[in-house]
Amino acid sequence: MNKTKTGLGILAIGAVMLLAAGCGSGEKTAAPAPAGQHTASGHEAHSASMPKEDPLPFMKDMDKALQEVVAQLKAGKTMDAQSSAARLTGAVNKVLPHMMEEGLKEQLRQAAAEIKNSVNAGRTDLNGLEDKAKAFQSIMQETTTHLQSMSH
Ligand SMILES: [Cu+2]
Repeated sequence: MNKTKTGLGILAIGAVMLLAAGCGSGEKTAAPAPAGQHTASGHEAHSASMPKEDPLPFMKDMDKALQEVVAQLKAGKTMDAQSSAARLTGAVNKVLPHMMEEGLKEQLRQAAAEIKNSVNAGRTDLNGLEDKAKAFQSIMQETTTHLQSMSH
C-alpha cells in the first residue's frame, strides 16, 4: 500500500516537473526579440493609431485596380480607367496608416497619385503608363513585405 502511494507520488512529481519544463521553454520562445532601431514603445504608439483591420486585402484591391486601369486605358475606356484609378488611390489611402516606413509610404502615395493624375488628365500615353504601372507594382511588392512583417 505504502509502496504504491510512493510510486504514484513520484509519478506525480515527475509530471509536475515536465509541465514546469514545458512552461519554461514556452516563456523563452515568447520572449520579445531585442529592440533594434524600432523601439517597442514606438511600435505600440503606432499600433494604437492604426485602424483595427488587416491591410493585406487592400493590397489585393490595389493590384486589381492597377491591372484594370491599364486594361481599360488600352481598350480606350477612359471613364472606366478613371474610376479604377480612384479605387487604386482609395486602397492606397487605406493601407498608408498601417505603414511604418516613411520613405516607402511616400513612394507608394506618390506613385499612386502619378497614375491617377495621368489617367485623369486624359493623356493616355500607354507606354508611359505601363512604366508607371511596373514601378507601382514593385512598390506594392515592397509594401506587402513590409505589412507582413508586422502583426495586426
Ligand atoms: Cu497596421
